[in-house]
Amino acid sequence: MASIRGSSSVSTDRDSLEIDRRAASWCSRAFFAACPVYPILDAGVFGDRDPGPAIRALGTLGIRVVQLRGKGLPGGAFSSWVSAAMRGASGGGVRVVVNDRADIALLARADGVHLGQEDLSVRTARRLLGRGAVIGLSTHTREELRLARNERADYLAVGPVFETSTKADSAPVVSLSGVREARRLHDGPLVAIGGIRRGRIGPVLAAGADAAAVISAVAGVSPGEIAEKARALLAEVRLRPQDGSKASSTTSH
Ligand code: TZP
Ligand code: MG
Repeated sequence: MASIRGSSSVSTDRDSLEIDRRAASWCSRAFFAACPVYPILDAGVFGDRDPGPAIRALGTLGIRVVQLRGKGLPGGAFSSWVSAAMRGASGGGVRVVVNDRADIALLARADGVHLGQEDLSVRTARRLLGRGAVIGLSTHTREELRLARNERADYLAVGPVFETSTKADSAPVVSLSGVREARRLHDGPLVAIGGIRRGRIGPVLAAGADAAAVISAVAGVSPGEIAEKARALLAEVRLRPQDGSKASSTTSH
């Protein structure tokens, strides 16, 4: 597994602290196509509970990557929560990406980090985590998306696609036309986010996203509840007509 997790050596030089010099080859459009539901587990919903069992339950459904988010949580508490998750999820085959905090991803030996526009740059996070880590980058406007294409992130996120109450400082919705435009501008892995729930995942993928990142649509108090919600989303994806129009749908609604 090309990951900073399980690395055997840490080398330092003037420019970089590289944990694993192999490229993070797992993050591709094909990776997301195999399972286009990307759950984000929020520490605020979990409270004291360990997310490890939920990650494992998601893995049994075929979920391949989850993100851990700790908005508003002090760094120490978020770091402990992520480390517990990594221990609990170990061996389950699900990649773990940490929201915002490259330092915590490094400490916990996670598979990568998802950066917002106000976080460390992709370049700096790469220096910290090494080439083996996956780095995702959020974009909310056409301009951010244009600039992000030069950032060498492994995947780009676009959103909010729909209204959401999950993100306090949420940017204006980009709607499905924003996803279509993002697909036109970016030919790498593209993750849509924001207000995606049952009934919406098909249109988001048809607009050109490779995956849908979801928070409230999978939020629950137990691994069983979280898995049940993810299962419902996955059922919708699997029922989706495979008509090949996914990436080529460029007409406006
Ligand atoms: N970035 C853009 S919208 C959003 C984030 C983190 C929140 C997504 O949460 P939900 O509950 O899936 O709408
Ligand atoms: Mg962020």
